[in-house]
Amino acid sequence: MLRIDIITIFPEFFRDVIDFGIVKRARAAGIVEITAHDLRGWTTDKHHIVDDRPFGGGDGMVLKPEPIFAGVEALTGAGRREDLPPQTRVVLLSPQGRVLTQAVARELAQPESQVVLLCGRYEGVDERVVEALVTDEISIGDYVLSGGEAAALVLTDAIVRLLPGALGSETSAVFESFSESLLDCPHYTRPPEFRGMRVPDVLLSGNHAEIERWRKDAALLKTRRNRPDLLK
Ligand code: 9D3
Repeated sequence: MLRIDIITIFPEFFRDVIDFGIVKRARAAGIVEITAHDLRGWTTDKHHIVDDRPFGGGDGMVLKPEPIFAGVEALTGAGRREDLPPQTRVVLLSPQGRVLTQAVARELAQPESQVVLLCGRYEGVDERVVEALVTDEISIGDYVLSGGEAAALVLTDAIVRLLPGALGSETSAVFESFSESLLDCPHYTRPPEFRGMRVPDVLLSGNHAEIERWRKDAALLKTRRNRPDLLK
């Protein structure tokens, strides 16, 4: 079983979302265990303070190192990267990370392992967390989020659906490699005409060779229009 432990100042952000669809099924099947932990639970001061002002000045606040180190130590048994068990990854979701791809998700989707997700907030996280604790610093793309929580949900979903047994029969290595090289072709279902819009005749023809050709063509056209970078 893969264990995903999420460290966040907003644990409630996760509690409902992980209870739907593929992730819910995978949890019920014992394929993955997902727990959201409140970072404040590892503070030792009366007011449960998790952030402080940046050295050197500037706007915003920075997440303090102490509760993060304490949390990772409590969850993994190790307070620094060198001491982590071999199958344990500590992932910081941050705008400064390498960008999440299907290959990164596949790296993290190991059945007998532990992934700790650290969700940054405010201006960021004390860099000593990155220097001494984090094994992977990951961004989900070039746009600005309010914090790491939404990114942690994206990463969790991408990982869980790759675990053996999490999906039905629709998964296969062939399908996945295709999905990374070209966008999917358009899909249609009934009715054959809706508000004057017709489903392409070829899809109703029953000619499977022609349908295959149409789908390859349509996928190529869509990729050229929406993701020309995939064709280079
Ligand atoms: C002023 C510089 N900004 C850094 C690029 C400030 C800043 C923006 C957003 C600091 C923190 C954040 C919060 N974002 C995340 O924690 C985050 C994130 C993201 O914003 N985009 C894509 N992936 C991720 S993963 C975590």
